[in-house]
Amino acid sequence: IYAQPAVWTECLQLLHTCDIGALAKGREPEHTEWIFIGCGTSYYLAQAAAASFTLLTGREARALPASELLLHLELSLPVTSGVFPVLISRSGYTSEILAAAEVLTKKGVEFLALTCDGNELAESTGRVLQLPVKEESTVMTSSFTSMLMAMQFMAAKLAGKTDFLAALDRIPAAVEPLLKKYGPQLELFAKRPFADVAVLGQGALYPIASEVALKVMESSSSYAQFFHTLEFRHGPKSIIDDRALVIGLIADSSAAQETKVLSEMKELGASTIAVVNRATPEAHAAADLLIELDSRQPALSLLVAYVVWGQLLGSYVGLAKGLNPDEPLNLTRVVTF
Ligand code: F1P
Repeated sequence: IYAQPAVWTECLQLLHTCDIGALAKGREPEHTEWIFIGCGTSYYLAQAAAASFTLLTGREARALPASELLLHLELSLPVTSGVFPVLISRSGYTSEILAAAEVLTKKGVEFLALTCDGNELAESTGRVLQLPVKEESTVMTSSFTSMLMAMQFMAAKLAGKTDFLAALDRIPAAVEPLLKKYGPQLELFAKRPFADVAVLGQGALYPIASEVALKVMESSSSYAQFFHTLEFRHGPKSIIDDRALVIGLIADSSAAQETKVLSEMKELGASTIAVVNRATPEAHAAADLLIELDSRQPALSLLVAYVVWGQLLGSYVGLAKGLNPDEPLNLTRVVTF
């Protein structure tokens, strides 16, 4: 997890040499609906990539778990012309992803494969983006952030957003000192026992909140849930007591409203962590642990900077429980059936 900035730098170097235009040829977002598809972490990545595409290209993009494509094709893909699926899989070997590739091929739908070590998936299409990420853990961390950056790079390149591309290049150097500063604080925080964990985020930070909750579940065998921040008042807050932890991933654009939710949960007894870009006095008061990114970068380029804390927290809670966070209970590196 701490090595991610170096991995991102290597991936960005590769992306700068990649012919992004060729990968998207004839399927440019202006006249094609991009649909990002994955399972587990790769599904949350698909959601974050779809949000990034919509915001950077101004064209609607969406995300699907691969299982929906397989079990409810007519609902998830009613029209097969004018769509461009992007199949995402670190391993490239997950059963649902390979089956989805087969379905698309049978229907004559061209697709892009995004993978790290997945030769099986890569062999199923002529359009492949393969990143140099070698990850030994069952749990996806640097593969998630690197593949997300790659999709943001692709969207920015296709949309001609050179400022955003430059911002991505600055991310590794921006996150490196933050990991050093806040990692030890999270390690200490993780020693507190929690019965329930809820992760909150809105907009493009909602898939990031989902992924943070999944990291906590996988790496520490604790149950964690995720919600749109303001939705948390509409029922889920009934779980809150002094054994609950609420993590707020707070966007600058809605900081006041989201901080208020976190502060209400603190008043109800929950422990709180806030990840913010610019800290306000309200955020300081609402958070037991405040992580401030303090960046002038475009908000969307900071998605990876919001997710690393959940990766660390999950690992540190797992270690505090005497578990091996790299090898979650009941989970295999690749889900096949
Ligand atoms: C997807 C996935 C991961 C999970 C575990 C098993 O993998 O479900 O989300 O953490 O590693 O596989 P992939 O299709 O991206 O290889």
